[in-house]
Amino acid sequence: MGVAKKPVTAKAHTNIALVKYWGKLDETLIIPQNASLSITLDEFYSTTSVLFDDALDADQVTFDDQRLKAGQVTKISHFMDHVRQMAGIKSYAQIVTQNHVPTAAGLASSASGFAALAGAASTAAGLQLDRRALSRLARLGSGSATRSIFGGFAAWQQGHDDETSYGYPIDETPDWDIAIVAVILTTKKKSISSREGMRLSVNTSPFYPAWVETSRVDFETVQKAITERDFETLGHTAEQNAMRMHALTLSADPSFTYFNADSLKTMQLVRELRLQGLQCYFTMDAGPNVKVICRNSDADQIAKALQAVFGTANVRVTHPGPGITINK
Ligand code: 2P0
Repeated sequence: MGVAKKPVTAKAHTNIALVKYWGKLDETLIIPQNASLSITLDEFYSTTSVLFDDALDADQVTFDDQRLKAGQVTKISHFMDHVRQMAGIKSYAQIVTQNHVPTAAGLASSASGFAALAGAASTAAGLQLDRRALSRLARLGSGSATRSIFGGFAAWQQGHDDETSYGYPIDETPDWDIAIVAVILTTKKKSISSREGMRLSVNTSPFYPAWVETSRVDFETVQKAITERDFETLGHTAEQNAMRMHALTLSADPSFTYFNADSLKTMQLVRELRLQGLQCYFTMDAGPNVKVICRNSDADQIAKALQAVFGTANVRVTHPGPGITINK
């Protein structure tokens, strides 16, 4: 096929884990300590275009209309080295990314970003990867990106090496009354990266082995709940799983947290809405923003209650979305 002469663009959506990935067995290959499971979201995504160009002497990255400096592209260039190696090429690339995700505040932009980059870069390099191979490649950029190759409910099977650790679809177009209300409490960059937070948790939390054990059970429970369309079990298990993940940060040495005061306030509001009879459950990732798993038919009511406290623009109703698309 050869290297593409025109830029190749890929679009990938972010995902919210119901059973979280939190900790690596292998930091270089990004092999996780446990399998994870997520919903890909329609409303938050990244588009990335890639063009390899023999005239370049380094990868050039434009991120949300801003040209990144040499020191800021290390992670991306390292990822591009994998693509170059796979394709047997040496040229650098022009990479342009637009993120339609509140970046680095716990709405995983690295998931959609590296999934889109994997799709665009591999295709631009002349590789024709199937979705499993694409997911494996995306994993080398960011673990959560393995799941963003797929739509709807997707999982990342743990595996034990590069070949066996990849994402796969569980139900790509779920016909289910489900929505995720995203409460954006800050768009500030987090102070402890997921990578560092995971490392601290694995190395210092005495609860880490219990996390691995319980997350395995949670995975089975959520998977079954999806098959059986058991919303309450899905929501309850996802909420428990998220809080257990955050317990690892609180029990690390030194301890840290991704919660802020508004995160706690949001979780309390969700508990109150639940007491009023609405089926809604919270989850949080490596940042203070809270996502509420709820019935789509209740989503507007729940969003209104949250908007009254946090402002209309900061509360967004989202839905299960599609997997990656690549345009040559
Ligand atoms: C997840 N998170 O399953 C978990 C839950 C955050 C909390 O995956 O080090 O950017 O690049 O593999 O994927 C965020 O971490 O980490 C993440 P790396 P990633 O969605």
